[in-house]
Amino acid sequence: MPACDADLPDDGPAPIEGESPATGDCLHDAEITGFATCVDAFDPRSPASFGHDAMPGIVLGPPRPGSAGGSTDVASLGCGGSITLGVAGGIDDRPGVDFLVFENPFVAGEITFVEPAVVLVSEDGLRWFEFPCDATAPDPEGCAGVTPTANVSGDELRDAARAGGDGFDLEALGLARIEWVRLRDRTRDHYGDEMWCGGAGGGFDLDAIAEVVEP
Ligand SMILES: [Ca+2]
Ligand SMILES: [Ca+2]
Repeated sequence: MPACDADLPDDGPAPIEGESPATGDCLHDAEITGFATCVDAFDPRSPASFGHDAMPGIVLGPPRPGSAGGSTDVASLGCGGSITLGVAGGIDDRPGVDFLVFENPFVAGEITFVEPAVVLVSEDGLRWFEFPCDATAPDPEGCAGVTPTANVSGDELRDAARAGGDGFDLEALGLARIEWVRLRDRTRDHYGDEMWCGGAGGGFDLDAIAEVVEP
């Protein structure tokens, strides 16, 4: 094991192999606090194009709760696409959920229409850790893109009990702090076909990432 791993907790999961490092070219938006502040890398998959002309701003700052159909303040990744975002100042492990990922799932009758993505995090941009996400499950717990955004505003959008979205607790990975979040679409795995991969809005649609604050 390389010496640089010496500061990792013994009982924590190992870094994921084969993840590309953050480029470090990310220019943080100084006007944003408490949400993703820059896009370090964007690797969508064709034919997804929704929101791309408004990148990076469309995925920075707070989410915009949508109506019944979910937010359109999103960028679509396409099936298998990924995006890497930075949070200026990083996110510390505090009691409970530390950050929220907002997609645009919506409820249609008795089902919630989801487009899941696996969530990876890194402090140094080199070693990446993955939150376990079973995208093939009917209710893909542990993935982003599962829980609708609540119709709240202001600081409530950073309140894990009120905002909706999918919450992630760094303690689950044995990490004290992160600066980078990477999302990789798993929509194809979830549905088992290409049904939701086509079109401009194919795959996971990122709205925002919020650092949780205690109310
Ligand atoms: Ca925590
Ligand atoms: Ca989509």
